[in-house]
Amino acid sequence: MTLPRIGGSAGARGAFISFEGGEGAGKSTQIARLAATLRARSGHGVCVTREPGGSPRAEEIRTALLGGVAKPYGPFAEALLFSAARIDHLDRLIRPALGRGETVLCDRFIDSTRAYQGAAGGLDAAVLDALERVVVGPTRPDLTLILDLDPAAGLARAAGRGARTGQGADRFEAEKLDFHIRLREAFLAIARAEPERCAVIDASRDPDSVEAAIRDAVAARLPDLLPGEGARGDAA
Ligand code: T5A
Repeated sequence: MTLPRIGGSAGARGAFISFEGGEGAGKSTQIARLAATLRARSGHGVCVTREPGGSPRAEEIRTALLGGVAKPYGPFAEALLFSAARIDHLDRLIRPALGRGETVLCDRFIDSTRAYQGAAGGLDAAVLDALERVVVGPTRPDLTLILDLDPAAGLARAAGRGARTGQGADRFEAEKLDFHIRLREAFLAIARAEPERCAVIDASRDPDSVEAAIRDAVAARLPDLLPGEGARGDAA
C-alpha cells in the first residue's frame, strides 16, 4: 500500500529526499545541515542515512564494495551487490521510517546505480531499469538534490579530506577522471529526464551558499517541510 505523502498527520508517509552527485560534491556536509534545519523547523522526525549502507547488513556489503572486492566481477555483479544492500536498507530502515511519518534524507540512492554502474560503468540501462523495479518498487524519492560540481574539484576535495583523515581513495574515487566526467553527465541527464523529481544544485560555491540553495529547493518542492520559509525560487 502506498500511503499519502507527508504532513506528519496520522497515517501520512514521510518525505523521502535523496542526495546525489560525484565524489566530494558535499552531500554529507549538506545532509547534516538540512537535517539540523528540519529538526529545528518542522517538528517531524528526521532519519539520516546513506547508501551503500544504512542497515547493519548493508554496511557489511558497503565495506566489501568500497574495498573493491566485487570489481573483478564487473559492473553487473556490483549492481547486484548494491541492490542487495538496498533491499535490506529499504526493509529495515527507509520504509519503516517513512511509515512513521519521518523525513528520510539519504546520501545516494538509485541514481548512483544508474550513473556509476550504468552510464559510467557501461551496464545496460534496460537491465538497471528491471533491477530498480524489483528492488525499489514504489519507494522512490519525492525529491532528489543533485549536487553538481566539476569532477576534478570534487576529487580534490575528497583527496583533501583523505589527507586529513589518513584514508586513501576508495574503489570508485580511484577511477580515472574520464569515468568521473561521465558520472557528472549522467547525473545531469537524469535531472533533465525527471525534472519533477530532481533539482540541480551548484555545489561549487561555499557551504553556506550551497545550503541556502538546498533550502530554497526544499521549500519550493516540499513546502510542508519548511513551514514559513517561503520559496525564494527553485534552484533547479
Ligand atoms: N556507489 C554508490 C555506486 O557506485 N553505486 C551505488 O548504487 C551507490 C549507492 C560511496 C561510493 O559508492 C558508489 C558511489 C561512491 O563512490 P562514499 O564514501 O559514500 O562512497 O562516497 P561519496 O558518496 O562520494 O561521499 P564523499 O564522502 O566522498 O563525498 P560527499 O559526501 O559528497 O562530500 P563531503 O560532504 O564529505 O565533502 C567532501 C570534502 O569537501 C569539503 C568537506 O569539508 C570535505 O572535506 N566540502 C567543501 N569544500 C568546499 N566547498 C564546499 N561547498 C564544500 N562542501 C564540502
